[in-house]
Amino acid sequence: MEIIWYHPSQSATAWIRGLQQRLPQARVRAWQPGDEGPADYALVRSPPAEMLRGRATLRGVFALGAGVDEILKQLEQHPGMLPDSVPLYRLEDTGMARQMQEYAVHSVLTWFRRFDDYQLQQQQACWQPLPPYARETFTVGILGAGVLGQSVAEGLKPWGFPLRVWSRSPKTIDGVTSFAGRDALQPFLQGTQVLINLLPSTPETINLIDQHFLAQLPHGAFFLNIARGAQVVEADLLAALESGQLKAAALDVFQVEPLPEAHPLWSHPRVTITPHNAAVTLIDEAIDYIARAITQDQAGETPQGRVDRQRGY
Ligand code: NDP
Ligand code: OXD
Repeated sequence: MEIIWYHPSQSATAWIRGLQQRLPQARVRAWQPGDEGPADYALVRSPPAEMLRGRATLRGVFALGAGVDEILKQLEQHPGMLPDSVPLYRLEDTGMARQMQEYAVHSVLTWFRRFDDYQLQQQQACWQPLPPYARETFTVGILGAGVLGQSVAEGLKPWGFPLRVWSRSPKTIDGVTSFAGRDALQPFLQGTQVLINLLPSTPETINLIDQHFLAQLPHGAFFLNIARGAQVVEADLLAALESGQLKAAALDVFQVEPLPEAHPLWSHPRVTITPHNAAVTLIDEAIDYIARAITQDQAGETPQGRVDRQRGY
């Protein structure tokens, strides 16, 4: 079995060693331009089109992340880059769910306990206890109820906030209210005090979070974006922060990354920023997952994590 691997910024060493250990029957190589040698599986992040073009005999392509928006965009820009018949898989969880829980719990508790306000007060040497928020109305609404959205809901449960999710299809999750489809978006947003975005970036969700969308939240709501920057109209986000419609935002992802130095979000006092690392791909977990999937595929079973290319996630 031949496996080719490509990542624009990571070293291949740990990946190849780990894959060889778990799949001793496989030959794994880092793909280089000009390599047209045989391949049964390709493991990729932002692959050059020529890596995959014409490889109709691939049994699967594994995206080395949870989101597949980038590779799907590449496929659209380079018709024929990957035949439709080749299954595309993505990483489900592989340690990212826990990282997302940490990020979300940290942000929600910071806002609920008003640590952001106290941090600003400290800059003025201001000793002023503030009225607390009521837990019963500090409703957390999660956009996306997939692997990561559901996990974040689980991670927030111990804190006792009302929890709700919005997805395409209805969900049954103990202790969490499910809202499904466009018609349910307005009631979902109207009752959401803290909005957490965990939607995949698809043609339906790009620029979804705009002025009209944010205006449906209660005044003074909070926003956490740990999914994709392309889903947010940043000028509208800034306007909502300026008007107080949003009290604060924690942002991990942006329309342009790295976030340009002169971007007004950098210096906004109510915004915290991280460099697109809310949840990173953990190599060992990812290798375990991919090795298991390849073993299942070889045995004629269906591996989990198959992407529906038409749907976009
Ligand atoms: P999943 O595919 O498991 O879940 C996606 C969820 O979004 C599903 O519940 C789906 O609904 C819902 N959804 C999709 N489209 C729509 C729509 N048009 N309207 C309403 N709901 C919709 O994805 P994951 O949870 O694994 O990951 C989510 C995203 O997180 C990734 O796509 C990626 O972009 C981002 N991410 C960001 C990282 C970071 O570091 N910033 C790291 C890892 C991931 P349904 O269940 O009905 O299909
Ligand atoms: C991912 C990411 O989608 O790193 O995995 O953003």
